[in-house]
Amino acid sequence: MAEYQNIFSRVVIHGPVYAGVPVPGGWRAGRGSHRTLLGRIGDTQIGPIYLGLTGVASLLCGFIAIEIIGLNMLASVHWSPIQFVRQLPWLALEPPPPSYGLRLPPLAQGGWWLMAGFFLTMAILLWWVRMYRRARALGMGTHVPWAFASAIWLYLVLGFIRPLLMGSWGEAVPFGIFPHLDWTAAFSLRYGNLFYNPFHALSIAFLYGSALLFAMHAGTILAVSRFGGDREVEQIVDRGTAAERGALFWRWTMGFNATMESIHRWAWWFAVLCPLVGGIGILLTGTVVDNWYLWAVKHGVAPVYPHLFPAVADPAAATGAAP
Ligand code: 07D
Ligand code: 07D
Repeated sequence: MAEYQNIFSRVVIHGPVYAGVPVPGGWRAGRGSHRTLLGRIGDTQIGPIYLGLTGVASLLCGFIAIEIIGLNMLASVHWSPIQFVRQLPWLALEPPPPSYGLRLPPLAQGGWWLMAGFFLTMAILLWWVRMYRRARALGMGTHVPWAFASAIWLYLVLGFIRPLLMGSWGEAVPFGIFPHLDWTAAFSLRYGNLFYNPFHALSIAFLYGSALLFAMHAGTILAVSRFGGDREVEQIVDRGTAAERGALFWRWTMGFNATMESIHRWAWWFAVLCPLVGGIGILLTGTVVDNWYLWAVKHGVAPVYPHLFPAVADPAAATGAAP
């Protein structure tokens, strides 16, 4: 019976905690235990977790980064814990003003931001190494770390590579929940509406495409889980399997179906391409293209606005203004 329970099952099988395959040269924390509630969303077993140099170093760097960000935010509300909690979504740790360029600013003028950014980046990169090494230790491919690398690419473009090319840390994103949204909106406005950036459009297509593929794939597998589709071996040799039904469903409705393998390649590439092309779009902004609307007009994508109002001077082009 237990073999053919699908996700609606209330049966939770309790067995001894499984420690996993032996880890050469590594160590694990905790013994692991079972939690019935976790069985509703996944495996009932929690732990043991792998502890390793890169993972511990990553957590330490992440802790330092969050500490710097949090204490700066707390200082900005005069060390009032109540105001800190009340205003948290609006609080920020801002990068240095543009006048500092790429120089080291005083702590209160973006120095803390630089330091927090350094530790956050270290935390993220070390976590990447941890993922890569765990995948290798299990004899797996490295698809997950490379997908993560794609997100890290966008993160590095936003906060490091583009500011370097623009010659100013002030170009980078502030830490803060709403402040980073303000930055995003201001960035789009400053560079003439990001909607006219074709890489932003591509990134959106892959974002929406990822959600669509995710829904199609998850829906298909859940729909055949009543036939054991989520655990079947017979699909390789048999007809009328859950896998074949899933495939036929799409061939009948759309004329084409992915395979059990290729659907995961579709999903991987859509997800990876979203931040990958996005990063290209951000990297080009301000470095190669200064105004995406004018760029679109030049390439016949956007119409020229009719001249309803007298001409205004572009303040960005004015000389002698304070930075
Ligand atoms: C669901 C996996 C779990 C991850 C979560 C995020 C933190 C930050 C730090 C208070 C899908 C954990 C959050 C650790 C806490 C402090 C200082 C992933 C899931 C739950 N954003 N963004 C959010 C980040 C950028 C934008 C939310 C990070 C760009 C818009 C969260 C980065 C631009 C909106 C968040 C980053 C941009 C958000 C939910 C880094 C353009 C929203 C994220 C490191 C891409 C949404 C209030 C989520 C929101 C939102 C985190 C970068 C735009 C706080 C860590 C600069 C338009 N962003 N973001 O669910 O509700 O992701 O904002 O690059 O509307 Mg953002
Ligand atoms: C941010 C990768 C970095 C994250 C990492 C994770 C931690 C901690 C902790 C779990 C998300 C680090 C993790 C630190 C984890 C715990 C506890 C990935 C990130 C490494 N846009 N827009 C995009 C749309 C507009 C703007 C992409 C839609 C306006 C800017 C996406 C719309 C303006 C940027 C997208 C819309 C504007 C973007 C992000 C609609 C604002 C970017 C893809 C319908 C007024 C970014 C090329 C992504 C980009 C980006 C969607 C509108 C600005 C597809 C749907 C016109 C400045 N926008 N946008 O994967 O790449 O992000 O642009 O209006 O930088 Mg946009």
